[in-house]
Amino acid sequence: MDKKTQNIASYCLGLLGLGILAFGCAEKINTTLDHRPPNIVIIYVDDLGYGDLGAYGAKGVATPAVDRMAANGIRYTDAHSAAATCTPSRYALLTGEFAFRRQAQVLKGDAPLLIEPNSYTLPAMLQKAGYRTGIVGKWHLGLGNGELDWNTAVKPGPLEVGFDYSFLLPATGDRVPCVYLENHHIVALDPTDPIVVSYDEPLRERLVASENPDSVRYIGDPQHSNTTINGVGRIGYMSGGESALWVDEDFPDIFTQKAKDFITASQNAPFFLFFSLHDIHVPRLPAERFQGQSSMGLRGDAIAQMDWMSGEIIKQLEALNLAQETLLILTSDNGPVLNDGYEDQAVELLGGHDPAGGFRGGKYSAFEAGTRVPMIAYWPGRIQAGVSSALINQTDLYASIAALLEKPLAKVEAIDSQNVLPALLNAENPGTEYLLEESLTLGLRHGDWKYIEASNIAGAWIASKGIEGGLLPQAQLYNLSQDPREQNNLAAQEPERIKAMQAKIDEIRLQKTR
Ligand code: NG6
Ligand code: CA
Repeated sequence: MDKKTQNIASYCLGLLGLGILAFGCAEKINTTLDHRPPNIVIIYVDDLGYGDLGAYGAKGVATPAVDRMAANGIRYTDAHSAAATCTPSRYALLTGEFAFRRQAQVLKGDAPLLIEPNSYTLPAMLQKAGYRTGIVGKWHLGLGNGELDWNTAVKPGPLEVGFDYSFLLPATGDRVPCVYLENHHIVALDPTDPIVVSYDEPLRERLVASENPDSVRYIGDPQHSNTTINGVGRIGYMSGGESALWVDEDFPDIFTQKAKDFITASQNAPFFLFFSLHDIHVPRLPAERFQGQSSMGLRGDAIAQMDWMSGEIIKQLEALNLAQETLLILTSDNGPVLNDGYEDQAVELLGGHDPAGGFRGGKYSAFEAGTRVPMIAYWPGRIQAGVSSALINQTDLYASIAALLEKPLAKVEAIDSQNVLPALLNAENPGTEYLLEESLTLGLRHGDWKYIEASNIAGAWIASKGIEGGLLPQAQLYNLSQDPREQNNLAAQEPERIKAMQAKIDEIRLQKTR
């Protein structure tokens, strides 16, 4: 090649290079300008068991809206709530840190905020990434600093840990205070009728269920027989706040409307909605139009109500043309329970329905049904339909969502959260190698192996609910591929495996948190 030809050749190569560069830039500009980060919606159902949805084999109730999500998204068969009860699960989901590190257990309705204000949280991470963040529904992570006056600004709470908007059921449906909290204030509170909440001293301004059995619609256990509100005994005492009291049957309409309003108001920014349902927790008091929709009485009717609420969120996303811009995850905070304090005939009317979907245990339990819950990821146009057996802990959502946004995490941020984004986007991809199962003790999954630490907790109260707690003074080891119902304890035959799995739990325990 002579010099002139060489020059022409390098000129052409240069042009080609520029072209590639220009094309590359155009591509880059397209992805950043045309595609805003996806909205994230988590529908967090309360106490929904692995077998409680049509898509997971439910018999006594139809769940068409959620089943459609499952049929068009990824349905997970080995996804787990972070713990077998509510407060610890929510703590881990929102912080990416296991709740045992804070010794977090189910909180009273007047407990202080469990998450440190201004610490790393999933909503705060999303807020920093430009998201508008909102929570609608059950909170149960504590409020205030310990000396809470419900009649003034109630804080710190969700707004101090990363949410821009909150509309809350402060603790649980069966705990006082039975009022809505919007941002920092009780909704519709009359200042001349201040609220007082007590979990120690009986307040008798309202009837106390244990002293007035005729004041309740159905019998509660002694813990659920303090203040009678809307014909149901609650845990804890509450006086005042008459104008602010909720009516349980209004929950579906009020919470769904607030969630839809949040989506509408946020449609121009990427948004994160944590839609945290009261259903199907006790007391189960579905709106009249859902009563009788299942063959299982109130518990099944509450599932039908939950299905309607979930479907309304999808409809709203579709109406605003946002379904393809939104990653929606539906899951539950712990496994199923039938009688959780009220005689609402959940046991008697069960029929052939199996809330735990074939697994052993339930809510509170160290056995699989304690944390193995339904989980569906739905993102039309982005996620292909499939069934995934990936091991996923809800604690992993934090790091996975950060990965989706390509946001690196700080060293001390979401320390227990593992990136399972590939498994969220494609049913063929694996999840984690190990998975911690938190209940009153700790368990560990390694593939199909399941180890439960020895525990000296008696757990008789779990048994009183008809649930096997899985707590034994000696170690338990099961091979779920051959023994999904955890019947044959192989601990004695597998000392090396037990040692290795215990060592892994110890390593997780000792992990540096700050
Ligand atoms: C328990 C309650 C139970 C339920 C649970 C919390 C008693 C005897 N039982 O302490 O009814 O409220 O707490 O459920 O009080 S959770 O889903 O929020 O974890
Ligand atoms: Ca729960």
